[in-house]
Amino acid sequence: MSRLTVAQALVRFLAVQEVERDGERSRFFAGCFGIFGHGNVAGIGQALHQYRDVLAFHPARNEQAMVHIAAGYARQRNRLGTFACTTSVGPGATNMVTGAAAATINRLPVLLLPGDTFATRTPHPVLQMLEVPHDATVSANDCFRPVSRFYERVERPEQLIPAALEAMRVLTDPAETGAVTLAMPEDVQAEAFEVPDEFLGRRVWTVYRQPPAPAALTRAAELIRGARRPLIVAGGGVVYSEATAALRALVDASGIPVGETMAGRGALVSEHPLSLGAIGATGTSAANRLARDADLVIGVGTRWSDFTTASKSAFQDPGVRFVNVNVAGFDAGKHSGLPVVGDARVVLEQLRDVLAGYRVDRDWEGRARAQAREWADELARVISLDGDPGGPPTQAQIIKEINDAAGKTGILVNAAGSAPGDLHKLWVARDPAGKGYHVEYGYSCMGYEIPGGIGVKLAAPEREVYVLVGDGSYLLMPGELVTAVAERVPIVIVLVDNHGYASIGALSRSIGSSGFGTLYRFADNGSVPVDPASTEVLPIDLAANAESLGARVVRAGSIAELREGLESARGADGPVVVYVEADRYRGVPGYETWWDVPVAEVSEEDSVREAREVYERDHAAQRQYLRSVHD
Ligand SMILES: Cc1ncc(C[n+]2csc(CCOP(=O)(O)OP(=O)(O)O)c2C)c(N)n1
Ligand SMILES: [Mg+2]
Repeated sequence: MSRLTVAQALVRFLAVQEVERDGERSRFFAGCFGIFGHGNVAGIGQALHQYRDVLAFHPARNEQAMVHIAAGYARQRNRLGTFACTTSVGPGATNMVTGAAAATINRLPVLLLPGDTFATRTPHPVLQMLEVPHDATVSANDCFRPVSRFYERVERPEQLIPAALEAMRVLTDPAETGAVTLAMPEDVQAEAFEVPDEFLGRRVWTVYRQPPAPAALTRAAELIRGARRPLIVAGGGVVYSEATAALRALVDASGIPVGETMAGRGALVSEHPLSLGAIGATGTSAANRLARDADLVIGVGTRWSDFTTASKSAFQDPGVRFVNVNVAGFDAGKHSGLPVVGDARVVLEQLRDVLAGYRVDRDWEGRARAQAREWADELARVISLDGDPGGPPTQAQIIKEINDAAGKTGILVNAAGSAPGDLHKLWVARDPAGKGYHVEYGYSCMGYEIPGGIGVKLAAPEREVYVLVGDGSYLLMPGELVTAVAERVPIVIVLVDNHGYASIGALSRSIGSSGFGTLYRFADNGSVPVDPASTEVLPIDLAANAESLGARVVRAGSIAELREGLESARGADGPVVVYVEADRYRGVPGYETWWDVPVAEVSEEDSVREAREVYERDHAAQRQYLRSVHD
């Protein structure tokens, strides 16, 4: 027994948690990010200081961002590691809610330790406290409940022990993982209790590879053998489970083509002749054409988001059925699919065994190969198109340069704006482990890019990390540049300035509202007349902004200068920002797909009425996917 405060016991506990998969063991918490204030400076802050040699502390600049750092790290580590995040009471705590939602939606482990008000209630109401007159047990931290996979408020010292153990179980369970929140009342943090030695000793959490139910595997094989036009949709689960080689082996043996979700992009290298690339609303012509006609869709490690299914319009065969290979029963049950609940790698290996001797219909395979080649030609065309003469380059050209600079081992990080859709289609995936493409598109959270990139680099210091961030995302959360400077994290940030929201501008035009509210322009407040046709941009210098935060900045005025800038960033000892303007309107087209964004049913505007007509026509393609896998 040791007499320790709750915070001291927690820090000692976190420092000795280990995770193991396939016999490989490593530390689960790489350290703790935090911002101190009342509610954590004394309890947890004191403990982190006292035990700084066993659990490294890193100051962050924004609480939301530090959760993104933890999530980026966790994703790069295939969920086998993360950071803890500590905050003060009130605004510091609730600032983490968005980060928690992003982590949970992306199924990434992060441990959140928001400070909380007094368990004794004696000095209440305290600074920054949310008072709920009818319920004294509620605090601002209750906001974490819906966005956490496990939530507990530690109101007595002894409660730390079951809370911490349960937190670890959830964080290391691939089917349950996401944000875990232990709300820590500030008085309890500082309270001492007798802590059993076993609690403070090294503890290993083994991630077992769950095999599928034998009957489910048999039925899956039957469905595949009976299908004429099967298609695999590879999701993030393939990458997290380190199943990319197993996927490739199954594809080589069976000839079944593969489309990829955002999180699964790169699960099969782009040069593979059966790689159709991105699927769904941001998909390629190849994947979307094959999807339209597939009669059996084998989803592996996918949540089936609306971007993947093109809002349930991607799969049009009237008899289409789904096989859902997923470690989480929740996802495996979607689309009336056959739930094959298990680890992606184990299931893919077993499927290859039970399908020995099977080869997909020759015509279907031939079509897939021809479509993949046709897409490669279209890709080459799109990335070679110039912007307006004398104007800035296109985003497609910028992406190609980053892709070339990244090569086989560089990692691309992105999250929101027009880039995710362009990247999903255009990125040439070269890393056989599928770790070169990191686009957070579960929450598509503006501001994720820079902190997410820091997390990735901390997890993979030997690899080059390229963060592509739009001007809108940058303005939402530039502050973590300072963290990258302070921690000497050498990431390359390509800041693409198109003076506003190109993505939402295009979406707004498509629903008849002419880009309303999506350009950075002077407001017409009556004092200075504003010409609505003016193309004048606001006098903001984002490159100077990045410089002022301590980053090295390269201003690239052309594609050639961008290439030089990326080259010059190699080997830097801190973050380098390569600033480049991009053509706002020359976007990458969509390929035979749709996304359900409901348009006003009545309007005085012709443009909206026309858009509504188009919407109703497209909407007719939406399906419910109700066919049973047992008929
Ligand atoms: C936190 C957050 N707020 C709002 C949105 C909605 N949204 C998606 S993209 C976007 C604009 C992004 O602008 P920018 O980073 O400049 O990229 P661009 O669209 O210009 O490529 C907005 C407002 C979001 N995804 N996340
Ligand atoms: Mg922009």
